[in-house]
Amino acid sequence: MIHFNSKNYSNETLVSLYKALVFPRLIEEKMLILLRQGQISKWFSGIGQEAISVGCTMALEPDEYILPLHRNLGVFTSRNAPFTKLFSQWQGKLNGFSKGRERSFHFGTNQHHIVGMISHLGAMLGVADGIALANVLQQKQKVTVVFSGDGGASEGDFHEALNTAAVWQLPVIFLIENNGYGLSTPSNEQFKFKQFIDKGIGYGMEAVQIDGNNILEVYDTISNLAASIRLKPRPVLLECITFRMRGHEEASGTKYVPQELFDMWSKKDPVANYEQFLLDKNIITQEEIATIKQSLKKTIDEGVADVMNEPDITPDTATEIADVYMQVEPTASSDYGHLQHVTVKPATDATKNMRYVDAISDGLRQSMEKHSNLVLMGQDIAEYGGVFKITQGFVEQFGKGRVRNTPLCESAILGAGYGLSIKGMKAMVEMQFADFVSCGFNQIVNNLAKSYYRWGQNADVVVRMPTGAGVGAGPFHSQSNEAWFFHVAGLKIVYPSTPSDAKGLLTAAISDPNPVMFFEHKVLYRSVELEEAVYTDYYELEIGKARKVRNGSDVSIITYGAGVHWAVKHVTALGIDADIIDLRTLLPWDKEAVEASVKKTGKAIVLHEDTLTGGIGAEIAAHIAEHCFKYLDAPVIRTGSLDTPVPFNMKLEQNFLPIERFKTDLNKLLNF
Ligand SMILES: Cc1ncc(C[n+]2csc(CCOP(=O)(O)OP(=O)(O)O)c2C)c(N)n1
Repeated sequence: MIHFNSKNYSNETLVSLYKALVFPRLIEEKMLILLRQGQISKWFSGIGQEAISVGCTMALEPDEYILPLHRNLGVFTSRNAPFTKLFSQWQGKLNGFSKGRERSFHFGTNQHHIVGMISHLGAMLGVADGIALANVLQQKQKVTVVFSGDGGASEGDFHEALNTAAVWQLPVIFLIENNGYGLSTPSNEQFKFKQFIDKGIGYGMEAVQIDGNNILEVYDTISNLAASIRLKPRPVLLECITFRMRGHEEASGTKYVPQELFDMWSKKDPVANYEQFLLDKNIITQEEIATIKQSLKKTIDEGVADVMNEPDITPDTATEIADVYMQVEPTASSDYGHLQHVTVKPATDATKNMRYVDAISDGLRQSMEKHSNLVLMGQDIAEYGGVFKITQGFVEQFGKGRVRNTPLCESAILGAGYGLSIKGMKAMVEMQFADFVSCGFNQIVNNLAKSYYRWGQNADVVVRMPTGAGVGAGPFHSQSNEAWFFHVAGLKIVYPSTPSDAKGLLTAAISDPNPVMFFEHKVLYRSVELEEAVYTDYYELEIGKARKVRNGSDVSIITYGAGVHWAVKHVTALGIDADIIDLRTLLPWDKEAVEASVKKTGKAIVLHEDTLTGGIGAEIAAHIAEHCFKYLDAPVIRTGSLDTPVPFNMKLEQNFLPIERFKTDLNKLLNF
């Protein structure tokens, strides 16, 4: 039995809560019928847990973001997402929220201030941090609520997101629906602590536990918490005790749940109990209840009928491909001074000698000046200036709000970058070393990369990646990992080799509304050999265009990063008549430039520092073989590092790198 305390809420409020509560229940009942009839394919039920979704949503202001999960239909209905559009979404129809590209609740709608889940549990918790951070930076007194199940809370993302929110005092309610099971796994096989609120002290945040089946308790608690958090931003952990009355999804059954639990919790049904309370208190009559249900059922039945009549999607490949990236009006590019493919020219011809590291810092600083909505996040990047000192002096110029030291939470911070873009901001996340991106991999490949295609929300995030070997730093500070991302639709990959390119491509990457992985070679950072005159004013280069480093006719050397300098040095020393192409952008890469060069020389070698197998050279070599076959006078050669981890000993490392092998391979190719 549930004890309801209506406090001084008006009858109107109490009845509106009832209407909102019963709606998702009626929808679910209909879905279960349709499932049995074979008219829908799958259903994740939230029956028994509706009071949490509904009470929470009704307690918030309509423009406060909610990040729900697969059992939170009540969030969508309480935000008035039209039932017909929801049902279209579930049926994979074009009129759904994601044009048939995503399943059930995996979509967002900024119109309703809802950011739905991806399948990976825990992944949205850091995103909530970013939305909340945007609210703080934009001085908006708003709360963000993100849901987690008790099972999902075992993910590392949970820890990172709560920790970051606590350190930054972000206005987020981390709402845990503790329903005792994660799929079939009971709590005692999921965690050892007694209750989630015990974690509050560990994170340095308030923690509150409530009866999740009591809509008034949920509504009242969240209303009060939200009011207080709006005035004094801080995170709160809210544990809602509840029970899942059906299987994880309908096909998976409930055999593992003891019957006593069902018997006990069915007495605590959130809808039936609240209905009885309203009847007992004469706040509503049986007739009124019948009228409410009848009207909601009509909406449901009509919606179902409409969607069943909607035609199935006719795929159009061009549309699908076009929606992988947010399109920007193309700006014509032209050469300017020593720069190739300039889209935004520098205002004056003033130059200054800069090393690669200086040029990156300069481009980043000018981007901060240009985009007032750009936020930098990374470990030790504030007062300390970053381990490579790229952001030295930035805190003084831009303040700690926009130049943020982060805890060691790569995943939560990358998620926060995505959250900032949902609120119209831009983020640059610095990996301390490119190697550490593995700890945030999921955010990049599943959240940032797929968001625009899934629901039209771009992820305006640049991830800076200090990369590469040659400094005796061993296997975990030296990797070339650009190929990890090369296969992921939705990302762009930029990898400059000179100071001028580094500045112009970093500014372009930050201007670009899509997620960009920006690789910076650590050996190049402070190389004096590379120092050159760089335009001091702001300029941008075109992403996706290679640079012709050298014109020649005997062989095409296609390379990027440190490879460019190895190639130039070698062919200069030996007087080889080579065409050298610096790809500069790896995704999308400049097919036209490569094809034109190979058609001219008839011989091609692809050189990269990354290990050979599955490297980017494999794709380029395959492309050349496929598209330039009749122009080739020899097989396409790939030269890369050994297929081993990067060794620490400098001699082993030099043996690992392809510098010497390249010389042999090139010689063989020239003599073929
Ligand atoms: C990262 C990740 N691992 C595994 C899964 C598969 N999976 C889907 S739901 C689920 C159980 C989730 O339990 P809980 O978070 O308690 O939520 P509930 O289903 O009980 O509402 C699992 C293991 C997943 N979606 N994401």
